[in-house]
Amino acid sequence: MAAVPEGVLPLPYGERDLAELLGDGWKELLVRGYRWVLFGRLMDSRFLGLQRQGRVGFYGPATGHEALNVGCALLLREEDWVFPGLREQLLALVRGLDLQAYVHHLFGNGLDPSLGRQMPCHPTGRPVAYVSMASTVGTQIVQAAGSAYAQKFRNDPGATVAFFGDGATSTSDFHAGMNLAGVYQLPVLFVCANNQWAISVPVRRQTAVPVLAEKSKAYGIPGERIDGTDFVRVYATLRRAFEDIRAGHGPRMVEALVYRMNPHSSSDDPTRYVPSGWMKEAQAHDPLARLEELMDRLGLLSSEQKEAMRKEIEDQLRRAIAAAEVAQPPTQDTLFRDTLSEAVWPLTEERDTFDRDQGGHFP
Ligand SMILES: Cc1ncc(C[n+]2csc(CCOP(=O)(O)OP(=O)(O)O)c2C)c(N)n1
Ligand SMILES: [Mg+2]
Repeated sequence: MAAVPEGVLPLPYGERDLAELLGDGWKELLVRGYRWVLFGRLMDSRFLGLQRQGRVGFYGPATGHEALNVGCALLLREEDWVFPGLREQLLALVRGLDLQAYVHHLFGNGLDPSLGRQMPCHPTGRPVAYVSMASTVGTQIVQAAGSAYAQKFRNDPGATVAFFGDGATSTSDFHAGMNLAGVYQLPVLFVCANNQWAISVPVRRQTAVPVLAEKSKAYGIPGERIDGTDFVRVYATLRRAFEDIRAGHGPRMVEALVYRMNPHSSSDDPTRYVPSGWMKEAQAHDPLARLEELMDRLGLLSSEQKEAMRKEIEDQLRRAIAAAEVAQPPTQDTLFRDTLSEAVWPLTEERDTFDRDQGGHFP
């Protein structure tokens, strides 16, 4: 495996700090975290490549966000709900979303749980309480507050976590969701993944508040900004936030500063707007390289072990892609499934016409 690139900012922790920040079992936690961060990195590279080859239609990478997604995922309990923003697929996988189901979804084939109806890279994760991602910026913030409202008033033991980007903090849904959560002291964690861009708009051009976590104060919610490319800091901060939320102290907001290391999505060309020097700064904050530097310093994984891990992940991805590529597209009759709880006119008429003509009207 290649050495950690020069210029990467080291994570400033020794063994004693790690035991304190991550708790007992910190070594296993770091190894597990590292594996998933690497998984996310390899997954992005593979699927962006497949999109460029025309084999999947769309992909939204989360390169640079991996430590945040993995750190949060490792803290969730089964009863918690996740309302993702635009880049938390990895979090769903860490939580146990079946990789094969996710890859079927990326291909939109007949084995895709959403039967090819969703935009690719917008997975739904019912078995892991991961609500379907909506591309509409910010809508999940109010939905998450609603979910936490239900949890509180049903005395459910779980919490809700909402992810959103820096751009989403300028939406009215951010205001509505934060306000509701603050007023009712709901068990919700708001995680702002501030990757410093809303597609081509830099953060300073879309809000006058330099630190986005400050916005939480307006709603009576404690908020803090952290370095979201530091796996240890992410885990330690979110752990404390969840402890507070689970103890009934109301909502929390964490702004995690990250660097977007890839295009906004496969439909974007950042060379048209990203200033020179951005990638150099981003690479210094690369969460994978930073974690790897720490692991190397602590001697937690040998190069052979890291190489074996990489190979195992690549094989896993290769197998899932091969199976998804040979799966058939959704059959036409699936058009009428899962639309309404009870089929009513005009759906019934359309379905009957379809049955009568055996799909003859369909190309
Ligand atoms: C309501 C709404 N307005 C505009 C868009 C177009 N759009 C898609 S992503 C995006 C930027 C989102 O930026 P941010 O919230 O920072 O999330 P990031 O993509 O950086 O993770 C915009 C404006 C949209 N999908 N929905
Ligand atoms: Mg952003």
